Amino acid sequence: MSAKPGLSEPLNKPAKVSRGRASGDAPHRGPADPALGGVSLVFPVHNESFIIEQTLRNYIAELATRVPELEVIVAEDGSTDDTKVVLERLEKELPIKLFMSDERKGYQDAVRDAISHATQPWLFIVDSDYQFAAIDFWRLESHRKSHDVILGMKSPRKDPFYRVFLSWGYNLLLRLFFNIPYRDMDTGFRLIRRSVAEELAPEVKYMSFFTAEFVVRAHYAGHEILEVPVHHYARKIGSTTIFFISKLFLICIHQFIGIFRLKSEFRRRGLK
Ligand SMILES: Nc1nc2c(ncn2[C@@H]2O[C@H](COP(=O)(O)OP(=O)(O)OP(=O)(O)O)[C@@H](O)[C@H]2O)c(=O)[nH]1
Ligand SMILES: [Mg+2]
Repeated sequence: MSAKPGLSEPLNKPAKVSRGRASGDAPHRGPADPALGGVSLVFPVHNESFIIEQTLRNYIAELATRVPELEVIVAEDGSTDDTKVVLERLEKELPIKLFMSDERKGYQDAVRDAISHATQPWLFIVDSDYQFAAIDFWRLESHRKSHDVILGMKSPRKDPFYRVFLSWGYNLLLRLFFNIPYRDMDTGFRLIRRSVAEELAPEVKYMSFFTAEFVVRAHYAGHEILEVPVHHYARKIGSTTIFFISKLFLICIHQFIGIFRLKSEFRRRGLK
């Protein structure tokens, strides 16, 4: 699956991007092929007391009976609302592995720690605010045989205009700087072979929010990456836990510097 090029070997990988909107047809809902291994479903959670119960119940209802060896990991940290109380109640009823911390680790470290708790060969890492439909797991699942990283591309993205614009610019810069074809590298809906996540997650350090830098590193490591259009919904309950308008300028600067630092690391390593 993952033919690794030598450090200075050029990458001649074909573009693996599906364009267009998520299809209106309901995907075939499993069951997942047991031969491909179980799935650790990972939810990073911070201040989601109003939606986390709905998210967990919906995903578990969709997947528990259709995915053999499903493990659900809830990685909460630093919540200052009632999220911890809600999760402690749900832990008594639902099949979840709950990890909580009083200190806020930040999205990247939360995902990295959650990966270290996972035991199944595939990680399905999903934002916990229910902006993605559980049923769209099946749009990704059918590509497990041939790919290592399967990204749910938000199509169309239902976020405020300024967020869509900034994300478009960010993805464009990544495509230009790293000569890669992907269009939605900061998606919150992705299915990743655990061995690939374990190999590369410790290296992710320059950009925030994990996925974009992870995707660039996975591409250069020669892993098979696919983008699949999925539905995206506006956040209905709660509010952003990251992209406060007051912080957007600093986030953009941080990401921009991150792109330069990653590029210079790749140059040092002889990666073209
Ligand atoms: N564990 C953990 N999870 C976090 C942290 N920050 C954000 N999250 C979670 O990461 C997911 C993505 O955060 P969001 O605020 O929804 O980001 P977004 O979808 O880009 O922004 P919105 O459009 O406002 O929803 C959510 O499920 C959050 O609960 C954190 O510091 N630790
Ligand atoms: Mg969100």
